[in-house]
Amino acid sequence: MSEKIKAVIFDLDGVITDTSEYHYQAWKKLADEEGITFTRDDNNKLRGVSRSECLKILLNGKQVSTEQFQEMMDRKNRYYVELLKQMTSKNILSGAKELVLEIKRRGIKTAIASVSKNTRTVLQGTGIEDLFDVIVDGYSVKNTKPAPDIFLSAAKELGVKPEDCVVIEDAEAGIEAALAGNILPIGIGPEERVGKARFRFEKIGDITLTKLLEIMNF
Ligand code: B16
Ligand code: MG
Repeated sequence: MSEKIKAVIFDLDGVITDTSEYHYQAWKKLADEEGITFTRDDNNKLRGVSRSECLKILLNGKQVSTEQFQEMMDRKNRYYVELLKQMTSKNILSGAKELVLEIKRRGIKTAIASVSKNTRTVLQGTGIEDLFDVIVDGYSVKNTKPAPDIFLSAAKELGVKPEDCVVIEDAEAGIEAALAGNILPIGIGPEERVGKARFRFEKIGDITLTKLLEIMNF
């Protein structure tokens, strides 16, 4: 059967892997060292947002020099990369790999579109680097989410029109990016975070191929 939708573009952090916890721990360590209050709730505001935007949100108006800003970004990334060393296939969110495999068996293309510059490390560490047809990451585009560029770049590399793709995202910025690119977004997470998505699931494991096909042929 020929599907109306030709490709599924997956966000990485919070959709395929549980690495948002490592991002939290790394930002928390930096925040503690700098005497800044930072909670798990605050961490939700950093989902899908580039490293420099994350630091701006964390600093919450606190003035620092350009050098200090760069040093803090580097320090957080060192902490994050250190945490990534313990990664295994157990860091793949339940049901995510099975869903990608089912989609591929159906003849639908797949891509990863993550603003993370550590995308390759995460995919290698979890052993799924070869699972996707296309990988675009924080090095692929200048304008990060909520700009649509990363998803448009994925669609272009897949050779599929944006309107023939769906995006699966856990971040408000990612849902906005998909909408801005005329791509149908499916949200993963609570209503208050991904409520702007056309369809929403609590977790990736709740999406089955049947449900996805219903949405895709909508
Ligand atoms: P890095 P995604 C995003 O990944 C994360 O959700 C976000 O919290 C992080 O700041 C961003 O990557 C940049 O990551 O510091 O590793 O370059 O959700 O787009 O897969
Ligand atoms: Mg994400």
